[in-house]
Amino acid sequence: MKLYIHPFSSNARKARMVAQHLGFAPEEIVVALEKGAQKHPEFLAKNPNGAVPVLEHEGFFLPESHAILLYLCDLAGETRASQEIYPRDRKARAEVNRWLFWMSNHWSPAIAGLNFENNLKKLFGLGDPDPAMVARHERFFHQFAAVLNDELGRHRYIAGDALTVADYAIAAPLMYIQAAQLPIAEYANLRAWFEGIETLPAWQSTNPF
Ligand SMILES: N[C@@H](CCC(=O)N[C@@H](CS)C(=O)NCC(=O)O)C(=O)O
Repeated sequence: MKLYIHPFSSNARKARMVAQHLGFAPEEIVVALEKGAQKHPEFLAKNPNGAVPVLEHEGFFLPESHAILLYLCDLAGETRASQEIYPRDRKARAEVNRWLFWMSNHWSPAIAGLNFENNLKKLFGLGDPDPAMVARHERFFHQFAAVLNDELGRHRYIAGDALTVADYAIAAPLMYIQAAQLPIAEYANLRAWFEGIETLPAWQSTNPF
């Protein structure tokens, strides 16, 4: 099994964390995003979107981080670890799926906007943050952080009292809390949950900082 990654990719980090949680040790192949390697025809053949992560398993190439997480859980099949982080019960599983979709549609774009303005622009010499864009993405961030914070007031993890793939997925972009200046101060439940995630072996062993 191979996993095409970049150490600073939060999407790749999700896949790396879940692989590790389930006891897989894929060969990690770093795609040099900073050199544009993701746009080379050889890589585009693996993922036409030109992005990491991509999982390679038995000749099958799978892009999209959440699809990879669920493939790994299916592959781990009957193991306890797999059934815990992706429950079999229909409603419990639907709850995890709900948060994965929420992550893609709401959480990730809100964080990506602030990461671009407050972090990536500086790194890539693209000028100063645009205050109007920062304000716009902060509004989105607050909207969704409040939803997550309320949810985390009801149980220990995002989809209930047990850690699931939704926690790994939603925590991953918080690796940029400082660099992207994510305004999380007022969300006590969110901060407490994230402090717990930061202690997990899978989080710690994939930390590029
Ligand atoms: N929806 C995709 C997004 C993947 C993605 O945007 N990956 C970023 C790194 S976090 C990337 O490879 N960007 C390279 C580029 O856009 O050129 C997923 O969940 O895997």
